[in-house]
Amino acid sequence: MPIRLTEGQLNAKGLAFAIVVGRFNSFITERLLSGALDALARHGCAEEDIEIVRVPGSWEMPVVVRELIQLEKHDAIICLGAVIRGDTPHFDYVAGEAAKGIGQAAAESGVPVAFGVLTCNTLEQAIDRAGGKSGNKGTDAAVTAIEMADLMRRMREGTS
Ligand code: INI
Repeated sequence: MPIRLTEGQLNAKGLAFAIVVGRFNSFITERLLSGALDALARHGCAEEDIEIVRVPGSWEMPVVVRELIQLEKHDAIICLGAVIRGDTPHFDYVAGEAAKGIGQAAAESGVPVAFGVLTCNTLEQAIDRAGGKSGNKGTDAAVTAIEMADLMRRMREGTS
């Protein structure tokens, strides 16, 4: 018997995406959003298949992701935020709850949710990852969301 391979393709045509973007550290998150929108367009996603939902900060993302999943309008969700360490333990609470809550929502629902939330020790690290020398993590999250949405569709339909 031949080995059966199932993997998603980077073709966003006909797929719908929600992008949840944090306003906190918007100087960074708007760059992540530009990268994500660019990736979706380059891979064939139509503008009418993209919904942007703005939230105050990364802490608010899990509840919004759960609501979007319940609406059943999107093939994948892309979370874009920037949590930057300060002088207090606040960073750990916000970053930890965002990661855990977003991950749980995806695992429990079966809807792919890409984690494009930067968790950085310095502003410089965030700049590097938002279109700087370390690439654009918003672009990367969108590309992952496209592949995962297509993979889930193939698995559901039994096509490889
Ligand atoms: N939210 C972020 O997205 N990034 C941060 O770095 C951040 N810091 O440092 O405080 C942050 N805080 C706000 C938080 O997400 C909530 O909006 C706020 O606590 C109200 O619930």
